[in-house]
Formats: sequence, C-alpha cells, structure tokens
Amino acid sequence: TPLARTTSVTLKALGLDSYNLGVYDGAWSGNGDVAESINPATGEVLGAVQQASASDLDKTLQRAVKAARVWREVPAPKRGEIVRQMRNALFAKIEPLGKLVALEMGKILPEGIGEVQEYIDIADYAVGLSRMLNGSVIPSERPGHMMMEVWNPLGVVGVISAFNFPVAVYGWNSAISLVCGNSVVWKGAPSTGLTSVAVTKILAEVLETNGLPGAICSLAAGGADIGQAIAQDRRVNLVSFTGSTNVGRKVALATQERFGKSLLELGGNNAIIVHRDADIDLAVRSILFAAVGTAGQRCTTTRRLFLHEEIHDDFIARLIKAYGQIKVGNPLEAGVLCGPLHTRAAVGNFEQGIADVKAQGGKILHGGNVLRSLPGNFVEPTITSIAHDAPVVHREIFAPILHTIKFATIEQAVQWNNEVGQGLSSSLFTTSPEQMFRWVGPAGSDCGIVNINIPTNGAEIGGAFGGEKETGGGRESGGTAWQQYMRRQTCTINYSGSLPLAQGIKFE
Ligand code: UN1
Repeated sequence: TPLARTTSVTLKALGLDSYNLGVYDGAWSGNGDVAESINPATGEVLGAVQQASASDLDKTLQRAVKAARVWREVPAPKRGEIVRQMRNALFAKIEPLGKLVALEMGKILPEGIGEVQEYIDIADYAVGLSRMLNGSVIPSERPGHMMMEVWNPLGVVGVISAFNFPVAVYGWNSAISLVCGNSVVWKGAPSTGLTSVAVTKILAEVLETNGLPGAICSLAAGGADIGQAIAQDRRVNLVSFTGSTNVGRKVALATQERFGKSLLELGGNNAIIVHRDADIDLAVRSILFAAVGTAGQRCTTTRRLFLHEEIHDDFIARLIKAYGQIKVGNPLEAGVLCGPLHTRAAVGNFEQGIADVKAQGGKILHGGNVLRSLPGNFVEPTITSIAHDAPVVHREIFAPILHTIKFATIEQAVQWNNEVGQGLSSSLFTTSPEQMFRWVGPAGSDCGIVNINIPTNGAEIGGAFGGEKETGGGRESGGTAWQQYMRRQTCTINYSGSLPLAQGIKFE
C-alpha cells in the first residue's frame, strides 16, 4: 500500500530498520523489552525498538560520566561548533524526520516538520549561546580582592521526554545542555522510539565524525522503570522531565532525595480570555489552532475559553461554524488539521471526559464523539459549555476538548484563569492597553507563559518556556534557562598579599 511504502522510505532515509537497537552510548545495543511503534492513524506497526535493560542503563551512565569529562574540557564555542554541525545534519533530514513524527506520534505533517524546525531554531540559539555563557565580576569590599561568578558544567543531564513532542523537547534540552558542557542521556517515550533512534543516529554521526565520544549524546530507550532509574541515579546531576504532574512529582521527590537537580515541565490547563473589545476574527483563528492543533495533545493546548457576556453568543456561533470545517483524518493527508489521538487509552480518557462533562452539568455544543468509522484513534474536536469550577474543567484531559465559560468582568475571568492547579500558559484577547498591562502585571495571569492576542501554544524558542505551580516551575529553551544546566560558583581572589577579612572582622 502507499502508506506502507511511505513508512519504509521514511525509515530508510533516516537509517532505520523495522527492528532497531534502542541504546546508544558510543555503540548500539539493547537487552530490554521490545517496544513496537504503532501508527495511531491506522494501527499499522511501523517498526520496533529494543529498549534498555537495567544493566544497559548502568553501562550507559558509566560511559556518559566518562564522556562528560572529555566534553567539559572542550571550549564552549567549540562545543557550539559541534551543535552547529548537528543543526545542519538535522536540517538535511527535516523532511523524513518530520514525516516520521507524523507517522509515529500522529501529528499533522506541517506540525511534524515544525518541531524539527524548533530543534533547528534552538540549536542556532545554542550556537550563539556557546559564546555567551557569561559570568560576572563583582566589586569586593576588600582591597586587592576580586570576586567573580563562574559557570561550570554539571556533568550528566538526563532527559525524559514525552510522546507529544518527540523531537523538539529533547532538542531544547540537548542543544542547551551540550553547549553548557554536559553529556546527555535521553529516554524518550516508548511509543515514539523510532524517532528517538533516528535523532540519536543523526547526532551520533556528528560526534563520531569529530572523534568525540558518542556517549555525549546517549540514548536509553525504555519505559517507566528506566525513567525511575534515571531519576534515582546519583550519576545524573540534572533530570529534565516532561510529562504528567503525577509522574513529575515522583521524579522531583526521587531527585531531591539524593539532592540531585530536577527541571520539570508538567501538565497545563491553559485558558484564553476573550474580552468584549477583542478582535474576534483573530481570536477565533487562534483558538482553532490552540484547541484543535496537535489534536489537543500539547501541554500548551487551550482547554478553557472565557468569553465576555457581550460577545459570548456570537463568538460561540462563529466557533462552532469554524469547528464544522475542520478536517479530521490521516496526518499525512494535505488539508487535514486534526490527526488522531496517540493511543487507544487516550480515546478512553476523551470518552471519560465527555461523560464527566455531562454528569457535571455541562453541555456538548459541538462534537463529543469517537469517530469509530475511521481505522485509527480519532475523536471529534469538541466544544462544551460548563461551569468554571466543575471538577472536569480543572483536570488536564490530553484531547481536543474545549470548555467554554461566560464571564461578566475581566477580574472574574483572570481569577478563573488562575484558580486551577496548573500554571503553564494563558492568553488574553483585547485591544485595551490597560487590560494588556494588568494581564502581564502582578495581579494578572499566574502562568509561566502570558500572551496577548496570540494562542496559548506555539511558543518561540527565544523565551524561557515553562510554568508555575503543578506545572513544575522549570524553564527550558531561551532566557536564562541555560543556567539550570550549569553549576554557579562564586569565586573570591586575593591578590593583596595581606588578609583583610570580610565584615571587617579582626581575628588575630
Ligand atoms: C509541549 O507540549 O510539551 O509552545 C511543548 C508550544 C511548543 C512546545 C510545546 N513550542 O506549544
């Protein structure tokens, strides 16, 4: 069939077979379980990855520790040069890699290519950053003394990423972590193992061509057991985890228990507020991408929509009309905007969510059904009308369900935006400068991402990405996020030949 051909051509272009080893630490191996990758749009088995056993992980961590000692001695701008080569190697494979993401994860092809582009963007950023890992010089209170702040590599960084961004989230972490001088050990989602292997092959070739240890970019494919072992292992100086709040809590406790560091990117429950003075057309188009894009499976997906009472009815009518035009189907087909959910289990969560909406006094305004006539895990993009405090509204359901809620005052809407446990992303649509500045101010949104007149999702890499509260508090990508991948040292140098003490203390 044409689809089977697409699969084999794509795998071949990326140097993959239908069966692949899922452990890389300079050499490829794998003695754990075999994980199959299933195309969520068709049920077709795309290929298989032999995952890491506990002793595979142990060996990989040993090699990653050794590799980190080599890598930290490479000057940072030279590390940037290696990341630049990785960026070019990724760019050369952007088409097949984007296609593999579409096949394996289930997002539409433009979004699959988009997330490889996101990796390329962060690699560009990291190359520049490699010349700007600046410390500072601090005036000392003592004569003949100098103080400075110096940033050094941490050692080994563990990256545990989720199925929904099988390329970009690893990209943010690895590109920054590499220029910071760390080796990286990656565990992707078991259901997107082919993508993990494909990305690692691209990076491994760059490392090996440059005569560097491949273990600088290690891969330990695996499930929860491998993730837990990474979180508990003292050799892993920082664990960067993207996933659910429940698993994130375990990672946080396991790393804290051993005084390791963690960087957490957990659940979101993001809202858009549309004020009465908003550009309605812009808002409708934004919500379409934010709530339906990636079939509602971004941590930044809009799940709650607060509409001012004056525009509410008209807005809902326009939104329902726009939803009616969305094409649901195979993510590789042109014109399709909504692909499948990633797993059968996710379809079950969708159904449970719809049942809960109905049981908790909500109404389904559009959609609400599983599309059983299609072969894959397809559901209808759904709009509900429900109370802001119904329990189901406070839960992150990783599916295209948008809850709409009417508000009377903007203060009320901001309070509702902030009342959930999660604190990732938020957007306000307004043309009022006063409302804009209130929204980004101390009494505005309590989220890590605070937008105006754009969707909650689709963040650029230049800013720090992450959220507050149950979202975990970590920041990745731009801004000062790089500092989490390094150790901060305050150094005081005495060139005076005498020993004046701080605070003027006399001790003789
Ligand atoms: C995620 O869903 O885990 O802002 C990350 C966005 C993307 C990243 C999402 N740049 O939607």
